[in-house]
Amino acid sequence: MSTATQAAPAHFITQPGTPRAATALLDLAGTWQLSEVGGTTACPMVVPGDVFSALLNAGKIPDPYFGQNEEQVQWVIERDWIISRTVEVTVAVLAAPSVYLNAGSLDTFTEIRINGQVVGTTGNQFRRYRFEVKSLLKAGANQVQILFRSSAKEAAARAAERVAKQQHLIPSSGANTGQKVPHYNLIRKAQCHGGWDWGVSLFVCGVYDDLSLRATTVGRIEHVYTTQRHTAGAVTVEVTAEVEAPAAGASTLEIQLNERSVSVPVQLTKGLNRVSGSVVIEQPKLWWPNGHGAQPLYDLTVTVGDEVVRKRLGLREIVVVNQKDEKGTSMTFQVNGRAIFAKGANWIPCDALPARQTDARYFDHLDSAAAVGMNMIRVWGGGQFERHSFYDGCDERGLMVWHDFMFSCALYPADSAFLAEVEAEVTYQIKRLRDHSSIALWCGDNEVVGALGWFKESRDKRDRYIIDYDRLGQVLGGAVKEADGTRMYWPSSPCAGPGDFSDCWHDDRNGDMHYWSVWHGGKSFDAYYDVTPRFCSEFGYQSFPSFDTVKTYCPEEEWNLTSPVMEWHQRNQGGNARINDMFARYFRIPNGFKAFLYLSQVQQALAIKIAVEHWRHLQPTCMGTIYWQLNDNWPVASWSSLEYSGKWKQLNHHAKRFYAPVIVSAFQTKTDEVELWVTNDRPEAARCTITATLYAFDGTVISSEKLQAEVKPGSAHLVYKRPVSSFTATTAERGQRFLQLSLTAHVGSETFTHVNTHVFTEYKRCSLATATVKAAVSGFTVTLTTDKPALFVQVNADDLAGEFCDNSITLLPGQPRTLTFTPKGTVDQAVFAKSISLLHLRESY
Ligand code: BMA
Repeated sequence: MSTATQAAPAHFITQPGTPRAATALLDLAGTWQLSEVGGTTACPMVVPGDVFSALLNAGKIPDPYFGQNEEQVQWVIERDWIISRTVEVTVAVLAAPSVYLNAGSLDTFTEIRINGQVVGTTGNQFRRYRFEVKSLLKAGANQVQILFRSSAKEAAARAAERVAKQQHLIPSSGANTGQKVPHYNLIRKAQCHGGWDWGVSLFVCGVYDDLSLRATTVGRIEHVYTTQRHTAGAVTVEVTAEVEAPAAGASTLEIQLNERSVSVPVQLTKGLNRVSGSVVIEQPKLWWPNGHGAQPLYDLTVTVGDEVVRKRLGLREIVVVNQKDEKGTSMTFQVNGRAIFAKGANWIPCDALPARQTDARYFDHLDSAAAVGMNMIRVWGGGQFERHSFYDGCDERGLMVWHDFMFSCALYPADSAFLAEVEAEVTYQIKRLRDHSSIALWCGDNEVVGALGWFKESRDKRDRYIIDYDRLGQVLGGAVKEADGTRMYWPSSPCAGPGDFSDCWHDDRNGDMHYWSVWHGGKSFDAYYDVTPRFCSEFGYQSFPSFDTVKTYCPEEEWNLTSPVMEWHQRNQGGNARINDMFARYFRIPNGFKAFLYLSQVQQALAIKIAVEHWRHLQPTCMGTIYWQLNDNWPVASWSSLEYSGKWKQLNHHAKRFYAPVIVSAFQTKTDEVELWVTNDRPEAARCTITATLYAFDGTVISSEKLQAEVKPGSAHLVYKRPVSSFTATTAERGQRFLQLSLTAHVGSETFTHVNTHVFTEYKRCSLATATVKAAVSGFTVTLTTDKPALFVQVNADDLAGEFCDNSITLLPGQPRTLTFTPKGTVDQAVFAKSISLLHLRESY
């Protein structure tokens, strides 16, 4: 066994429970030396990690997230970079028949050398590369070096080559998505690295996953994957191992699944072998999505010769029901035979600096998703296949994963070299990830069908580009069929279904929909009532981050929405103006910078709440809402419900309410009626009591009634439908009253509660009282009281990391609310007490 010369393991190497390991493993994580090719810049770099983070840590570049510094660091992407280190290798390691270099993710165009000799080259961030290196190593110190060529230059060179070869142009999205680096679609690298309509452009490079030297005698395990066969009272787990053997020989495939073990003698031939065995689990404990049951995970250990792979399996069946019906074509995720209403958000890479994409960040964000009742995350196609720990996090929390392949908002080449690259990439990723029980579906891309209509070239010669698109789709669909017979391949998001590439931005009848008519189309919030998506996989509304976050990137003299820095940190053209415009439609204009930020979050929460409550009550016709977007990758104005720091925007607190298992909602129809609905996601009937209290904004109770409802499993129930005039006799009165709803639901042995507030007109027309809201702090709790009804009351622990158990609430006189703060890390109670600030809707103007 050899030892590394520079120890210090990097912080984001994969965690236990992920498929890993060989007997003699020399982890190359640690500190390397970084130097600029043909330049003088040099500094240490932690591997895994990226070049920007190394330069930033060494003080060679300013913080790219602050102010407009992004501009000042663009020179980095034009350069080539080399990282190097020495590695001690022992004679014992060299005695093994095979010693190989394992590179889990290199971004992107690299040349690897050992002792000056070329080991190999790489050209795809999403592929794992393995090179046999025994003949290049010597006992003692060895020099390892990786050259990263500029991806921006490579993309430009590929575009120039197409021109030289008189091939047709492949448009990249550019202005449509805020991309700053052209032709990124010609290379296999996270598409958002070049910037996005929420993203900084850094076009990073580096090492993002395991990098190690491994020695093996019997052979290297290329993949282990399983197939589950569910029968009454048992699950058979079939295990396949792909083993690359340096020579023919006898060996044993050993499978251990919890306490069960099986030993299969195998005869390996030189080259790639597929060996398999199976284990039966009687009385299996099934894995369920969050909110539907537990997530038991079975420990799987697979050994062949001197290599071992460890995983954890959730036993479950996931089927996507995509069936013709009277409305069109359904889109329902069914787990263990139960139709599940999918509640979730879209995931983008959690940091534009890959070195900061730590497991802790993954788990923090996934916790924030699970805590609000989400059961699905969509890994969006402009980002990346994440490390195993991300999917471990989803497995453990019951977050199903809708997994796009990494193509987004652009057109893609279809020449044989590109397609071969894609096939290798996707086949590898499917085999790597398919044992994560959370992954529910493989989807071809994000919005590439739509992109066919975005460019002059593809509008003029649509056939040419559709043929390209179909060729790519054939490769992707074929790879899923070949590498994972257990999951559905969904051609694109949005998509009406296999073979149907109609407009799923406006047509709500089939498959999944991206409904952007409110944000991008500028329609009012009640436009959400006009569509009945079968499954809405994208819809969003922007807001600014909180003042706590704004201060991290914006100097005080720029605390104004139209300042250069605030506009720099807005990547969607016209975004700030749209936020402002919508204020005029729904709210009174806020009275200062902090109030602007606050109100933008109220507005965002309101938009998404309206959409989700409406679409949830349309189940089983609609069976999923995945809003855009869960997280940010730098501090910016965006559609996210979590700020860059992980801090919850008001939307995330509202999500905890609108994604609750049983909810009560009031919808005001265009025919001027109020419909009161209870929606029940649970598989058992809900016995509900609803208290509906009509208040005047001065706090007077006008009337109050108790209503009962029995709501069938997985459905919604109309409690009543009444004319608005039965609540408010005159138009003026609409602005003087609101309806406060409170629900208690008994479902089986569980009890759920939910509260909701309905106003009868736009908030700007409501005569909100000047309420005096007070906060009494004790330990980490804050008790809020008010003399008059106060809406969207937000309590903040200024500049402290942590969350209150509830926020952005309706506070009523005589009904104090005690909110508990859970700090992240160590927070002093006295500091906490001093940090408290409050804002509510009436205070914003
Ligand atoms: C969607 C996404 C992203 C984008 C978002 C907001 O359609 O797929 O490309 O960031 O819209 O514009």
